[in-house]
Amino acid sequence: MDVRRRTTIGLILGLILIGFVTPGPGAAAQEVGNLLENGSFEWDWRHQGAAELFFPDPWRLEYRDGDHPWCASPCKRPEITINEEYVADGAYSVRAFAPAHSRALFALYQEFEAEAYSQVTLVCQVRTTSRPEGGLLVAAAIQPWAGSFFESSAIRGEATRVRDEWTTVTVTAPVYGGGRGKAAVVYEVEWPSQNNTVWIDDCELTRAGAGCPPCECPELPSCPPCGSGELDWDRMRDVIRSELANREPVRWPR
Ligand SMILES: [Ca+2]
Repeated sequence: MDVRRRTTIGLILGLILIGFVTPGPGAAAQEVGNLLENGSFEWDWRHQGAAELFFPDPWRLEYRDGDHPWCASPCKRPEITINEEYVADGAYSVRAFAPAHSRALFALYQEFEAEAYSQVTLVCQVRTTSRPEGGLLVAAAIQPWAGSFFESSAIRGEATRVRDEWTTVTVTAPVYGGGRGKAAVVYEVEWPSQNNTVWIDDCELTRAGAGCPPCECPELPSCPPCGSGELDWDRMRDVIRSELANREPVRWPR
């Protein structure tokens, strides 16, 4: 091989190598890894069934009110709207607040798909205020089953209380139920107060670990035995739910 040909091959290999190791534009690289759609609340804003519920697709809302015992104070539906004053990323954030003199418990969430049994990490930026100071908690949460966030199987990360600055909330959790889960920012007002407000922005959900085959559950000591290769979903669900129910902090007010 002559020198010129070797040089040409070397240049081509070098360019390929540079192509592999040089990161692309920051925004594009982040989008590839984010399992959420519209995680920064930048588009598809619309009223979601009521004038005081204005937030973007594909985010959804779950909340408690009415006859639930915890809501004797009572609980009221949150009010949610677009915000441009406090923004952690892009041009918009979500502003959600509890009506005065009421408790509140809600989850702003969206469904996602991930590899079944894999671990995912949700990270969101939140900013909160409460005047006069109330018992306000905000946390990231994962529901591994795509069920309700008020089931004990929901996994909630460490909660932050009132912080008048952008604060990171995060949680890492497994995904069961055929690889469909829900990711949320949850907001809880423990006792009736005023001006309990949270701003939410820049949510990212990423894959954090490899999938666990159905017959291997290293973190679950009572994992059901494998039969003839068929997964007993009912038994698996019962075992995992009982395990998750005993973890802290996963308990919701009752
Ligand atoms: Ca944003």
